[in-house]
Amino acid sequence: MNTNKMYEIAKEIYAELGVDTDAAIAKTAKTPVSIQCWQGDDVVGFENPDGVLTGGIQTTGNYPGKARTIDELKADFDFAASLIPGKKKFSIHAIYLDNKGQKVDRNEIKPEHFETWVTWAKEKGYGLDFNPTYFSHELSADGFTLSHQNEDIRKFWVEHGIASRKISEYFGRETGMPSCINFWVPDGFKDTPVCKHEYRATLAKSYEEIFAEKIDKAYNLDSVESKVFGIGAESCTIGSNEFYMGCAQKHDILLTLDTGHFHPTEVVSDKLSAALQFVNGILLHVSRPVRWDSDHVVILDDETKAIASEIVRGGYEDRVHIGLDYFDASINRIACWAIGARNMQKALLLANLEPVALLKKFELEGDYTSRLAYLEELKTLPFAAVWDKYCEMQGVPQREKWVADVKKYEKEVLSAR
Ligand code: RNT
Ligand code: ZN
Repeated sequence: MNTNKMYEIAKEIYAELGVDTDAAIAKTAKTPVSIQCWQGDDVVGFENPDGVLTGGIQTTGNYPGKARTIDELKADFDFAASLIPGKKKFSIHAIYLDNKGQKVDRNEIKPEHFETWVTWAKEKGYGLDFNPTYFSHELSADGFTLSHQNEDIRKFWVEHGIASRKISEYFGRETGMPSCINFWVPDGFKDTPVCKHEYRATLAKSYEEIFAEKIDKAYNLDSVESKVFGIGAESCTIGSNEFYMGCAQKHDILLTLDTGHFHPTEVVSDKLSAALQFVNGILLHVSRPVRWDSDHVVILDDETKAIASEIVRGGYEDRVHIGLDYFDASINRIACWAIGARNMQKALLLANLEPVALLKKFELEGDYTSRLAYLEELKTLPFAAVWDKYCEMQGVPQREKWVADVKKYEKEVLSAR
């Protein structure tokens, strides 16, 4: 198949609209996308080999071949990364520490427990992000962590947050690009609570303590993630959207918007330009909600495309940090990484191929007819030829060709596990 021939034709067609396809490719290639470690092993981690996922989130499926060790997870991700174009970060949860077989509790984690991850990331050229783990632990078993009304338990989790920020700072110093640290706690009630004030005040106090120490933003960017409900916490989530919008403003940190954490007709794409009037930055958890689940593999749906367009149209490339958050155990896990991350890349490339100035001109002149007509016609431009070219330039497989590579890896590597 002649990629160049197709690309040259596509380039001409886009140029008629004033769009430079070479520039769109170059811009897409340098926008980092952070890929979640937890897709590789169903959010189990290496803290405890028998770890059970709690916190109102769940993976379903038992597809064979999941990563059981740090080396397997690294190898699987390296392989996935060879299928995904663009600049990549790897987002690591605290339970993925390298404790060398010793018990290290959550409040005792240190940079040294993540040194092997850093060495690997530097060698491969990945950026890193961090996540304290506020679930899958005996002290979160009753559903509360930073809002816990037992002071000893609350303190334990505050210490975990403080220890985690030091690891994120270490990631940033070592990799030369800031590490985003995402605070998500599962705290919530199955049934209607009476003490909402007390729990939310306690959560607010815990963040005062966790964020008390200033850390250079060149290395560490704090972020806080809201949610509407979780399994077993259907009636009230302590860390709701309003809670964290205020928290992010107060502490001058990022707000995490997870696309699966809102009511079904609310969309994150519409929230970016609103929240960014008042918070400095956003960390995205791009996911796909399906009924009760907020964590299906990202597809190239309207919302994913709209998010990418909003980033480009708003000029938010430096303020919106793109991360993925989903976990599917029912199909090949490496394919999940490839499908979701390739789709995020497609959405970004599509957004970078929009004739934004022209569309804005139509709108500002009140020509909504042309706005709608162009937005619809843009959908059938030869995007595929530009995407193929981008993949070729990045040295990753074009179109569906990567699927055969995954099947081969499955046969040669995963089936031996
Ligand atoms: C849970 C949050 C959170 C987690 C990860 C594993 O609802 O989305 O981001 O998915 O920390
Ligand atoms: Zn999330």
